[in-house]
Amino acid sequence: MPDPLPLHDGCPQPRPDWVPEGCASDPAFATWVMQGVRPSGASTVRPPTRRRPTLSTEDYVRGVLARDPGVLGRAITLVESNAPAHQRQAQEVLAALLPHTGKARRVGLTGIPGAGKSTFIEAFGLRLAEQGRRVAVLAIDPSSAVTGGSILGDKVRMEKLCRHPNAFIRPSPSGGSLGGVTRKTREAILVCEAAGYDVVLVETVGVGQNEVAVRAMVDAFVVLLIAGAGDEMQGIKKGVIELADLLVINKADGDNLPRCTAALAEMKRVLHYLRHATEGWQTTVQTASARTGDGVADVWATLGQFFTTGERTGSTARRRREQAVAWMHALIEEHLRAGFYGAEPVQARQAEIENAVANGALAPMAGALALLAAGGR
Ligand SMILES: Nc1nc2c(ncn2[C@@H]2O[C@H](COP(=O)(O)OP(=O)(O)O)[C@@H](O)[C@H]2O)c(=O)[nH]1
Ligand SMILES: [Mg+2]
Repeated sequence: MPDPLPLHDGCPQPRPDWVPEGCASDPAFATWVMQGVRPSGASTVRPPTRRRPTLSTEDYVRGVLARDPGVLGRAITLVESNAPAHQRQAQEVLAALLPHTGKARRVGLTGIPGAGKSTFIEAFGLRLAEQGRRVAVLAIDPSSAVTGGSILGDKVRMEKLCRHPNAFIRPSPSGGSLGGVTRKTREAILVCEAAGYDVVLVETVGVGQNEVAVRAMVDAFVVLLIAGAGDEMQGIKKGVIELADLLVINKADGDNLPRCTAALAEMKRVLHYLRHATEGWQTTVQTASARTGDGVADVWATLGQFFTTGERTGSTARRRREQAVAWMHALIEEHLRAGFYGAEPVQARQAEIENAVANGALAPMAGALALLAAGGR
């Protein structure tokens, strides 16, 4: 029970503070302070502000394997965390999930901003989800960290897919280095696989190096192109096309259709001269429109052929083995680099040696040896 309210002038009913002394029984002051009504049995103790209970490693593992979407989301948040304690737990969770991973089709999808990636994924993902497949979408969008706008746009463009029980959509953490995003996305793929997703789509904005990073973590790579945007701009010269197993000339609808048909013929010709991304697979090109739905099913059909071929030739399994080994080396390099540049004696001498190299007082090789020596190497 709360403390009883102070009585006023000995009056059995308390009066408000502003009632002058000695006027408690004056009928001119008609206000009384009444005891508040409390439902019987209600606690007088204020409940603590609700915090989600922390999950144990076992809770994470059990929840992910039970396909609990809430736990899946939290497991990915754990994997994405940069806090050392979280990273330790994340590695425990991943180690326990590892035997349950590897069964999904891992598909990367890239294209310049505005190529129609999100709209395409909505149409494509919904198709798969409605066929009973479980689809996870991991979207890496470095621009969203700055503008915040594209995530909002994606929510609108993937509205139906967002709500479909067979789909799980997760934007990448904003900011952070490409290396950080790469680690998090790789690990998020594994968590999604353990949660029983059959298809994991990794969407990335084609702005440069992140296509290469995504290519190194997926089985199949799809590049969305739009007719008339300028080949150079879309990465033909940057070699993005050479990363692709499947090129899709998107927005092939309405007035744009003739241009897309022309682009299709042109691209078929170009493909003869390019190196193919996957051994034993001839990179294909086709048109599609997420707006009309034309060609969307064909993209899945082509991917089906790609995976069938990959099983027959063993190229998918081989690529995964190579990816795992390359990733291990990338992690070692990252660890060594961080350890070296983070060491106090290296930090103490780095600026001075850099200046000497910049001024020409020291050759780059001599500078490298001096800094390595400072770091005890
Ligand atoms: N005509 C047409 N427009 C499309 C199609 N797909 C996307 N768009 C439009 O292109 C713009 C960019 O689409 P969005 O999916 O956000 O592209 P993203 O930046 O690659 O994710 C939006 O205005 C879409 O409405 C399509 O198949 N046909
Ligand atoms: Mg988008």
